Amino acid sequence: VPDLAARLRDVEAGDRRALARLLTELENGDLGADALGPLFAAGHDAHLVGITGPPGSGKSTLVNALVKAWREEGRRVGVIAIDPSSPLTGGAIMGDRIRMMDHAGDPDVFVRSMASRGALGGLAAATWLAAAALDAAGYDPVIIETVGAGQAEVEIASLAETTVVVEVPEMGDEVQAIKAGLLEVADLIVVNKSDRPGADRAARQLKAMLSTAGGRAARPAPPVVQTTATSGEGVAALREMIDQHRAQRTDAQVRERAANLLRRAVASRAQLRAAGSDDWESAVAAVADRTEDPFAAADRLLG
Ligand SMILES: Nc1nc2c(ncn2[C@@H]2O[C@H](COP(=O)(O)OP(=O)(O)O)[C@@H](O)[C@H]2O)c(=O)[nH]1
Ligand SMILES: [Mg+2]
Repeated sequence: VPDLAARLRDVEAGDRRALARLLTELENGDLGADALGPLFAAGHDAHLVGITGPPGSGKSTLVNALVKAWREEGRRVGVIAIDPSSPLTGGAIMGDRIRMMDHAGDPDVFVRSMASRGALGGLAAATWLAAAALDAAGYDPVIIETVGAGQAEVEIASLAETTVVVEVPEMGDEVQAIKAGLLEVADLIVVNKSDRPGADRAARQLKAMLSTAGGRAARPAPPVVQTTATSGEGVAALREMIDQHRAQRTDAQVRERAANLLRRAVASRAQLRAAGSDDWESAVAAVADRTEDPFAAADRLLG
């Protein structure tokens, strides 16, 4: 098992190769869930920003432009790009890398791709750990780009403090379907590709829908921002709104985020303890032949 304390010292000193190694170890589960406390203790409370939306909506191009905007503010930026494909097909990962190439060689930008490998929700299982590692390395904000498809949006919203949903002018009739999910997860909505016809109309349509959705929603309608990621138009304004969203966070939001982290840690600890138990195989057998229900078996393993 690699020495996390030594690895963290190198990471905090700005060693990019050590950070890359740490991310690989976290992804592969090499460090063991019982050794991860120091990773979070080393964090600096970086702003975690989720960027989600359908494939091809311009998320990676927008992230590239946002990184530029944050660099102009003197911020060091970490990016985790989640790819839904298997590690074998890897095509989109290459695409993401190319679209973020503007910042290759900038020591204050760190971009990492992760394959979700079909994990539930479209986030890689180790995404929250990778985000903690980039935080420990002093990157702030840490951006997580993920493909938005139902559950993935909910998942990223429970991890990120600011969730940006990227749509395109051509969403048309999908708008109604998008609406429910949007209201649930989006802190900001972007109509990207606003150089295309119909963009203003699409943005107006979205705003109108969100404002009439009211009542049922537990929070105010998210603002709608138009961008053209390829030219950078609207990106500085978006960057400012993202920063503002963090600056205006409430105690309740801080607690909600803490609860989400705690939930993940409890789940990961419980899983480790249960799966490491000598009784694991017998519990599996008991659940398989229905002599024990899964909750009773879980109680026994964790008790
Ligand atoms: N016209 C136009 N094309 C864009 C814009 N943003 C991204 N694209 C293009 O849309 C395609 C998909 O972009 P990408 O960033 O890979 O989308 P992702 O799958 O959401 O990450 C690429 O060919 C981009 O060049 C934009 O604002 N306007
Ligand atoms: Mg992408």
